[in-house]
Amino acid sequence: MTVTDPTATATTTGNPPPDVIRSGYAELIVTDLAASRWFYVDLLGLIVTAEDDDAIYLRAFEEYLHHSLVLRRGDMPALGRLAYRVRGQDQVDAAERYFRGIGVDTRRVPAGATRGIGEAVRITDPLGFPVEFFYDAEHTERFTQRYDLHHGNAITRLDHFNVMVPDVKAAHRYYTGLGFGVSETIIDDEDNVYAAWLYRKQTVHDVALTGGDGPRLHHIAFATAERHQILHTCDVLGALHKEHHIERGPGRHGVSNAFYLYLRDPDGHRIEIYTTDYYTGDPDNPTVEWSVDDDRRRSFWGHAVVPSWYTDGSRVHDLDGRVVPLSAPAVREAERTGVIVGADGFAIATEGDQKIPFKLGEQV
Ligand code: 4SX
Ligand code: FE2
Repeated sequence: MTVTDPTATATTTGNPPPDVIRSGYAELIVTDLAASRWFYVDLLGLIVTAEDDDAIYLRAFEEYLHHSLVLRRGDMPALGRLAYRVRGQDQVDAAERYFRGIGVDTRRVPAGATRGIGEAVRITDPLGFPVEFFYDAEHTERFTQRYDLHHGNAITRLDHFNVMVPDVKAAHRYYTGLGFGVSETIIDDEDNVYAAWLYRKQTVHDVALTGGDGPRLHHIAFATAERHQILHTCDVLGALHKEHHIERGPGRHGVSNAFYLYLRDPDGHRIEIYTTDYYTGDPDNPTVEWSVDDDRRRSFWGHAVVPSWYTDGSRVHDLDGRVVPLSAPAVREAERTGVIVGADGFAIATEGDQKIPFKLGEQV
């Protein structure tokens, strides 16, 4: 059994990492705010805290901060930013010191740079993602018991981010250095790490790492209270003949044990609805290691994962709104030649119009 201490930090500079509480909010660049509003507000049931011509600020029923998702209008779909909440305004300063200490450029943004959010620090993290650390945020009403307002998928809160990176081991090192605990991994006998789940709050994860061409956003996950709400959303999509928004599931994850559904929003951003994973808050919470050969790891019922789930992801912006180039030329070369490397060491060979998934190193 591997034991992970979530407070263990790899500080080489003497500056401790900031005390991150949890994944806080994400900003998605979307091309059609009205289409996105249908998806996130009407279908999923997020609440609009504020909106203007350029953006919609959304929160879930249990959340009292201004937003957990910003939809910002842009020309191309992309991830605008991932934001982690830290334990106090002094920890925003701590983030600045820590990242400068490890050679990462930092940018301080004034209160209001994002509507509803206080003074914060932004970085392009060593994995290539635009990330913000914030504490101060406007409070709004918490709608936990406003059952009269619950509708759609009755989303309760943001649960986690999932990012695609070419080197999962390096990303794992970066996040454990930032003080994240490791709840679960997918590995093989040769010491390869295909995916990892890391947490600060007392659940399975705040961020997960998916192997693939990066930096790309794999998905953003929202929690709902009960699995019947997930099933209801599938029924609603079928009734509206909008079933094409369903990409994978519903099902039971092996990793995390959560009940899940993956949807693609009108711009193709992947959203997971997720419920009932488990408590990880004790300091000796054991890391669960799944073999990449265990067919229950991603679907506890053994269903095959659809290829798009392994191969597709959203491109990310840098802090100035430019698309960050992909950092794995070998993988892109493989894509060009018809072999697409996805998560878990799986690949897809194209033969004419046919796409044949196979495991790397095996004959098609
Ligand atoms: O597909 S996995 O079962 O590995 C999985 C994917 C487990 C938990 C997640 O949140 C996820 O996105
Ligand atoms: Fe997830």
